[in-house]
Amino acid sequence: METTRLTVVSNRLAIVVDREQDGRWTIKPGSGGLVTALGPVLRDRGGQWIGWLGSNLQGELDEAALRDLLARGSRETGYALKPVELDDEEIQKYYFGFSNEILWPLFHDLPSRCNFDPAYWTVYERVNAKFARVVAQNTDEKEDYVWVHDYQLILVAAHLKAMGVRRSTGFFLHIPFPPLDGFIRLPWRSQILNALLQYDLIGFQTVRDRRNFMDCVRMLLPQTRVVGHGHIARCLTPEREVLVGVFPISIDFRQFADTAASQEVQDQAWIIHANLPERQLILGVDRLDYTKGIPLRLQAFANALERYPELRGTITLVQVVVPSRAEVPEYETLKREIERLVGEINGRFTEVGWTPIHYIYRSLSRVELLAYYRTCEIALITPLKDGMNLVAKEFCACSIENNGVLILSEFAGAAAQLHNGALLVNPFDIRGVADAIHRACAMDTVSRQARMEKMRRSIQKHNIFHWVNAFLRTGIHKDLNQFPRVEF
Ligand code: ADQ
Repeated sequence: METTRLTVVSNRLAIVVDREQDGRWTIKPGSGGLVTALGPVLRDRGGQWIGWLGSNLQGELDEAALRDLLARGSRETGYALKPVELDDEEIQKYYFGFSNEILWPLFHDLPSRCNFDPAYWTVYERVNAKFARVVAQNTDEKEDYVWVHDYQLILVAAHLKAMGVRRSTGFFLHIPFPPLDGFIRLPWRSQILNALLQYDLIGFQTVRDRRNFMDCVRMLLPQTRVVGHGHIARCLTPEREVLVGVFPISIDFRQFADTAASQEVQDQAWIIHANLPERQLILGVDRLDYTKGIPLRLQAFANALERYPELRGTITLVQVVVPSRAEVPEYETLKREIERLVGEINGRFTEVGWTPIHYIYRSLSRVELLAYYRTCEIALITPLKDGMNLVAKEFCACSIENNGVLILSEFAGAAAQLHNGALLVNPFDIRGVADAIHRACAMDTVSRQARMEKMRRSIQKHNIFHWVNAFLRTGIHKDLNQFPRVEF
């Protein structure tokens, strides 16, 4: 059993490919938490990662060059990399279309943003079948455990079955699962639910997501029985039993805490502090996305300045927005809306020597990001809905003096775990968020430390390695008692 090989399948391959000035291609492992956590497991057990290489490489490399690049990547990461190639229509309709114009908004409770174009479904099915073929070709029934990630690839297990290929499979949904009222609008609701039930184990971020899923199964698939609660529940379809668990994703706590304490980060933090002296800094860090609630957050910040004039000149909001999905017109509109609000608020409140909002629109280096986590005393994380939100956990891990205050949306998955220490807010309640900002600024050191210590202890214990182990022990070893019931 211990020798079971792991095959990870995700939309994107876990590598970053760049072209140097001299035209040479370089390849590096991706820097995200998933890569950090799964890399060692893939190397130890032997394993591979299957995914799309990304559109920037499309058509840039001939077959031999691609083979060479992937061989180099496999040597550097310590596990095999197997690409799935997508043509332009597939990228448009599977990725930008079905994944990002239907599943993403619907699963984040924003159905009015959905574009239910039937052509998207056909291509979504086709691409999932393509992924399933690559999985089938590169795995073996006895040796491999296939772990599929996220909403872009819900149909992979169903396609494997349709091809007559038997594999042990698990699926983890990184984004929320919507309540029945939202899910029921999906024209392909039965296909999506039935496809999820083709996996042997389905993992959700929170108890709420799993409850929503179970409600949908009860209502839409009356022949399937839902039993149990606790860490692992079960769906009993007429043909099979499916395990359904709650596995809140996390971060490599130690690595964040250690790097935050490094000289390099401290030097950078000092530079930030020196340029914004005598102020409490409030940090917002988000990918450019309408689910992250950035415009409402800016309005809440302005409301705090308006209703609590004593805050003027004493606090600065550092809002970092990481460019994302730039090809989609809606994201461009959101960017303009954010920039308009920043301009308006700064225009209204700026005084000599003080600008209320520092707005940064670019990707930060790791050192810069961690320096902001360390320098800012308050994090303002107010997504309208979020599967987990790793930024909240990263901020806490980097608050090595325990003096940070986390203001967190109750609709982020992370709230289920961090409610004991964070100031929870409803991101739609502008005055409520403004009050939380005021409260955070006034909070004394003893309260700050007590709250932050609780959150740090919890994240340290339930770190990313705990997450990987919990999922694989349940999926591969069917070890259902190994992990205590998830209380949060
Ligand atoms: P995301 O929506 O991308 O992830 P999040 O969980 O916050 O959201 O992760 C963002 C990541 O990007 C963090 O690890 C952060 O360090 C990094 N990052 C942020 N700002 C950056 C910057 N300026 N430069 C470089 N890197 C930056 C999806 C779901 C989430 C879920 C995760 C993991 O939407 O809800 O938590 O997957 O399951």
